[in-house]
Amino acid sequence: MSAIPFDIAATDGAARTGALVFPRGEVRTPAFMPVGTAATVKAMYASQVRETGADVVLGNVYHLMLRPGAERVAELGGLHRFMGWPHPILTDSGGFQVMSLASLRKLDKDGVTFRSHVDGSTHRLTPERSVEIQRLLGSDVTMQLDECVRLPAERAEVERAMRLSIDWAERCKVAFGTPEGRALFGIVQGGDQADLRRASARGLVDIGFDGYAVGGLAVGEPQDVMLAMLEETIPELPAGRPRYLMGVGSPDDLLKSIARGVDMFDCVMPTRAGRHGQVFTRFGRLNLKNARHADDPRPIDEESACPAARDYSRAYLHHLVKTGEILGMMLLTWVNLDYYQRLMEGARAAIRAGTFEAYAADTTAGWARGG
Ligand code: PRF
Repeated sequence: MSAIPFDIAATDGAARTGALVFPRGEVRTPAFMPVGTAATVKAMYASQVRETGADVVLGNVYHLMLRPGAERVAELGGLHRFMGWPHPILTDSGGFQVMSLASLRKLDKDGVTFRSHVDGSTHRLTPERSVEIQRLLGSDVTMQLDECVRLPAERAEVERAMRLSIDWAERCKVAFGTPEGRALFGIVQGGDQADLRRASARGLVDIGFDGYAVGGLAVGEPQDVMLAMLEETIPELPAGRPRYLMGVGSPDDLLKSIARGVDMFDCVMPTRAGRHGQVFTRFGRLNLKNARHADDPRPIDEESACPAARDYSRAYLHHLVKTGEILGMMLLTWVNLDYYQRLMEGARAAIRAGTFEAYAADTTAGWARGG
């Protein structure tokens, strides 16, 4: 039995809408979780992240163990209080970030030793230590420690990492115990190999988790491969438990994954793009760096309820981006997080109405029309 109820209110084809019910509040699904790597969703106030409609944000074991340190955060009352976000927080387990950011990584069956990208100091993560750090942070959703292999990769390498991840999943489950009101998610690996994906999912389901993430995707493979792997994986997962596609993606990736039964997403795309002058809108992407915006008095989207999209001219935003002003990053991040949350809100309503396919088609047609 899971500590965290997942109420599915409606389904439409493989798509579902519902809510994960945590003591700190509900997470409405399909959910997009803004990334707050270092105890901040970059360039946004926590209150503002909430106002866009986010129910949950992400934190990272890797970054927080290095700075400011998990024991320090615990001493200060936990990550929610530390960053002023009283709603649910999901923390990633660290393995993925070690592989992409740390130097001199040395992986063994027991865990991974690495040098900090900040100051070169040596650290070690094991499944047990990752779970302990997430407990110290006060995470509402703890992720198992896993190993993600970048694609393309040799099948033998993908299989080794997948089997290691199942072994670590088991150790994380033991280390996690049965704390009240907190969830532990397993992570499916298996690269672009359909049979390894199915074996990974079955192995995790045998252990038993509150939710199941699909990892090891959006790591270099084309979108059709990612979608094919989702189609292999999702039927193996229990219908009554949430499914989380890690590190994905573009608005198009989100719609196509929701159609295949994914409930939760996180990605740096809206926040990172915003800091680089790019916005997502209902009529597609705009790059505010582009000189064509320099004399344009129109807002990004006069019909948007988001002040950043409605109340500032494209000419002003272009100026802010070109001069590297902090406000430019703040406003464009806000535009993007608002857009992603409106996309999820629309998806939830459409699934309830039984019109998700039309919603996805209309939304996609809007991106092509331009504005
Ligand atoms: N594992 C973990 N975090 C992740 C991934 C993964 O495979 C990915 C892959 N897209 C993003 N973040 N633990």
